[in-house]
Amino acid sequence: MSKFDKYFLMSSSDAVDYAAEKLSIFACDSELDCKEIGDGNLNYVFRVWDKKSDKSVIIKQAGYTARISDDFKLSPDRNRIEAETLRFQGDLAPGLVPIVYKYDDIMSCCSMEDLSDYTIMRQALLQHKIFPNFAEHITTFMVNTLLLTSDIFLNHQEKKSLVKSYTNPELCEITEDLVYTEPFNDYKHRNDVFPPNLDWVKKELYSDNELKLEVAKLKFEFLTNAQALIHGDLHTGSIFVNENSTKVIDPEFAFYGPMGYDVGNIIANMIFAWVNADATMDNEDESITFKSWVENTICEIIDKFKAKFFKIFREEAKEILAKTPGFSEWYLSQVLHDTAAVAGLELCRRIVGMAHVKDIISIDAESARLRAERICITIAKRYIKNRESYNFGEQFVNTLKEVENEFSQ
Ligand code: SR1
Ligand code: MG
Repeated sequence: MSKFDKYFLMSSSDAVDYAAEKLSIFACDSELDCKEIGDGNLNYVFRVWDKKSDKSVIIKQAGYTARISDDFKLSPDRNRIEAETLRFQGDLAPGLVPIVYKYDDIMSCCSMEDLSDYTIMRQALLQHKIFPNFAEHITTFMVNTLLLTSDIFLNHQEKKSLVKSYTNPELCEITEDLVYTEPFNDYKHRNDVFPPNLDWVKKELYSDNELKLEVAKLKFEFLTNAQALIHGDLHTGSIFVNENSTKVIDPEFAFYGPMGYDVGNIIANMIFAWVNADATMDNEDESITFKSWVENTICEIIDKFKAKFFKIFREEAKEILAKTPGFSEWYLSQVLHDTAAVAGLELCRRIVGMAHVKDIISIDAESARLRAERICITIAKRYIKNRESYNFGEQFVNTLKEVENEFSQ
């Protein structure tokens, strides 16, 4: 008999016992300590380490409700999806995700490589650090994990069985509500709008019927386009970085959805880093350097994504009709249009919805925060409404620069 034969939500001392009993990482005479380090909206994350050696592990456990609010009743099966996705993505994009040691379906927890020598990218960007290799790494991750799980590459029966195994209805519903629906009407009264911006948000988001029609079309795209196994929550808080390396974590929202959902999330979160720097950096030269790096990175992410996508498409496509001349160009252009639209949705929902980002809410000066929020939402509306005109990295950045100019006059 073990106390881990039946599910319960662990404390830090339970996590120590769990590591000692269930994981073959630590020696018998180790002196284990633990800290709960989770800062996400859903789960509990324990770091367990041995004071006598350099060994450590991360144990991530899912509860029956979300950490951010008991409103969300969730099956801990998301932990299985996360563990399986990390293993799958580790095969498709080696070195770009943490190693999973064990998934425990009774305790709904997953034990994995400790990345304490990395920093969460959002934190690093808030300190205005730059990562010259990020675009290279993240585009390899996205192209490999997306294209190689799609019907372009996989046998269609095999792909359908993956669609089944990665069906993730509860977490998809969170996205359907928080990303696609509530930012544009607040019908559940859960939005959390910065009060000085409320009237502007009501006019620009809740009252723009042309925008709402486009968002409705996009929501149905998210609901129905089982294109690839997407990460589903690929923001800068789901990425660990150091100077040389990048690791993508937290794929619990993974399911078969539109590829552009992942790419668009990355672009939006780079824009959050840009507006934070714009609002908070006093030294003009440093601000220009950081913002230029973000702009170049956005360009590179789109353009490297395209180049790698075409290369793998050319070399690996298995579906015979996908090899028809002109098809890969058409397919990728749809992904880029979705990318622009999803970047717009993410920009809106992090400003007005319940799940904010630090890049925005840490801006102390009221006028600077107002300006930052309005820049994001103005860019977002152009990305959503004009999504079919975005095909190159430069176009994404041009909209950012255009809107910056308009708000500087
Ligand atoms: C209730 S969960 C809120 C948000 O946190 C996650 O990281 C996802 O982004 C989700 O939308
Ligand atoms: Mg997460």
